[in-house]
Amino acid sequence: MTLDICVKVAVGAPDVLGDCPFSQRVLLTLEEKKLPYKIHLINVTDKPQWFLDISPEGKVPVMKLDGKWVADSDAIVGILEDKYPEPSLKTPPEFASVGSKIFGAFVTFLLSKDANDGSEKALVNELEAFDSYLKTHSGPFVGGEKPTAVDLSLAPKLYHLEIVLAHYKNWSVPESLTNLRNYANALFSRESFVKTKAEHKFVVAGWASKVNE
Ligand SMILES: N[C@@H](CCC(=O)N[C@@H](CS)C(=O)NCC(=O)O)C(=O)O
Repeated sequence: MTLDICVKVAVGAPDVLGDCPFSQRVLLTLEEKKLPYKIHLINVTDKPQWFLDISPEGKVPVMKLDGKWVADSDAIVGILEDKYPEPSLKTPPEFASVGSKIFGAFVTFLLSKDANDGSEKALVNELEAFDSYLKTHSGPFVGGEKPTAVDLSLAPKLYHLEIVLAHYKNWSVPESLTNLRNYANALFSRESFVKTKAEHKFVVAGWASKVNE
C-alpha cells in the first residue's frame, strides 16, 4: 500500500522537491521504515483549493493515513510509529527534547538585523549544549547506535542552518564543535537523507522571502 504525502515544492521549480524541514522529516521516517509513498508537490505560495480542503491550516506536510488526511509532522510521525513499529524509530523519552531549541535559535539569528542583540550567542549556546550532550553520551546518534525520531527531526534543521547561515550571514558552526559536525555529517550521508533532501539552491531560495522581509 502506497502512502500519499503532500510536501513543499521547490521555489521556482514546479516539479522538484522543496525545502521544508518538516516535510523532509516525514520523508526520512518513511525511508528509514522502508514504506512506499507517493509525493504530491504543493506550491505553498499559491495553494490549490483541493489542498486547502484537506489541510485547513494550509501547511505541509499532510499525509493520508487510514483514509484521513493528517497535518503536522509530530502527529504524522507518531501515527507512523504506531502503525509501522518496525524498525522502531522511538526516541527514549529522556532524550526526546535534546537539541529542540536549536531551530528557533537559528531562525532568530538568521532574521536578526542587529549584530548586538545576543541572537548569535544564543544560537552558539544551543549548539554547544548539543555538542556536549553528544560528547557525553554514546552515539553516534542521540539515542545511541541507531537514528531515532529526534535525529530525523534535527537533521533537516541542521542542514538548513548550515546552508542558510553560510549564504545569508557568511556564518558557520564553530569548528571546535566536532561532535556536532560529525553527527550532522553522519545523518547527511545516510541514503534516506540524500534521497529526500532539497538541493542547496532551493534551500537558499526557500528562505529568501523571510530574510528579505
Ligand atoms: N508544525 C508543522 C509546521 C509545518 C510548516 O510550518 N510547514 C511550512 C513549510 S516548511 C508551511 O506549510 N508553510 C506554508 C504556510 O504556512 O502557509 C509541522 O511540524 O508539520
